[in-house]
Amino acid sequence: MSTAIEDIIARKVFNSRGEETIEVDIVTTSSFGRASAPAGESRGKAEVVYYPQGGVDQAIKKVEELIAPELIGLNADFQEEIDKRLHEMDGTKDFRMIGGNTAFAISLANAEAAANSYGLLLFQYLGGYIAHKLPYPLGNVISGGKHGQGKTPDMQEFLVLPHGAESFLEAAAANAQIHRRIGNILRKKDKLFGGGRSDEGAWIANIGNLEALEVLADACEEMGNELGFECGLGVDVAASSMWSAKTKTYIYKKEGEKRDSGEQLEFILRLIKKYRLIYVEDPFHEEDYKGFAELTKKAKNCLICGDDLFVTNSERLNRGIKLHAANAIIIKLNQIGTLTDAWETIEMAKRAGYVPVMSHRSGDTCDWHIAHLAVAFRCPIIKIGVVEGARIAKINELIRMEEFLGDRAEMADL
Ligand code: 2PG
Ligand code: MG
Repeated sequence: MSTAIEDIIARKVFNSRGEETIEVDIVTTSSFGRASAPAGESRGKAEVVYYPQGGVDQAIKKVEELIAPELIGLNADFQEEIDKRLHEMDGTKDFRMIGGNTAFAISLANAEAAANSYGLLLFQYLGGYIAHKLPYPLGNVISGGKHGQGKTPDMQEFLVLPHGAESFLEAAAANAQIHRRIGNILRKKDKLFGGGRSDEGAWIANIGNLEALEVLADACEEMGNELGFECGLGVDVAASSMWSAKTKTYIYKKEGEKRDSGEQLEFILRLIKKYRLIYVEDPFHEEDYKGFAELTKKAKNCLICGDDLFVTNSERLNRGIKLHAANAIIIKLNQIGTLTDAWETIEMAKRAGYVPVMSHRSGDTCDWHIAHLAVAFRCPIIKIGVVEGARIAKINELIRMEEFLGDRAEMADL
């Protein structure tokens, strides 16, 4: 069947923070695809540039005047060719001419249009018959750092991973119950707690890092006992936001502490041991490959994950692999721009034994594509919030996919 691209339409829409973002429709001779781009608040320095100068308006203009004329007539099946052309039209290393979010929306809308032209769901089209394993949802339940405000913990995210669940639905339900339980604990603990939530739907409370971990540990243990399976704990330290290059220390404002690299290593190791953390993201700032390597060597049974460190970039990952820095990698498509780029990074990660973790952004849309990408590219974990519309869009899509797969559905191997 012919799936030639007939039209590309770009428009301005909004993400969950109310920021302007780009949405793209791709119409082919036999189908249609649509995707909208998310945005990070705590961004890695090496991420691609989201928009050309002039913002979303300018990006739309580029689609109309430059990109659409170039891509119309091409076969939507040729994803790699389309992604290659996006790079060529841009001509820079970081998509600053057309915008990484522009590339993202076109790349994904195209993949969806191609899938639809075969009457396939996106994960079937991209992953084939072997794509039948559902990822475990890594859910953000307490916010801090750049996602919190003022008196919240220094670390950015306190996460739960219900790795003992037997189905995605069961796992998502566990996360929702833990989120609710934590809300109740916080209400009792702090009379001033007003039930505030961050962009990702996690609780915002006036507590310290260790207190947040205690609350999380209590809720996970109680819930685990009730449900009869284990829920593990994790954190996204987002250490680049705490790092002071001037004093060469990590500044813990809430605790009134400063830690140099060695002290940071000891501190994180203590947390891993005390709270039996199974997941630690960005424990060191984004250029400290050495710190990541040391922690990876010393931490037992814990995923050490690079987000700002790798920014879904295969060159940066390759450097990490050589140095044995981390054993897991966050995959955010809009850190790198296109589906092909992200796919290459995921394949490299898997070859090196790194766990790829598909992830949302703090400012996201109700776009559910990453749910399909996690299954298609066999990522055993998907990092999404637990509540809030843009997160629920992805969670509910995974529930539908699990139902669609029926007897063939399995949880991923972790
Ligand atoms: C992160 C993300 C998502 P942001 O640091 O992992 O939780 O945040 O999208 O703001 O970069
Ligand atoms: Mg992160």
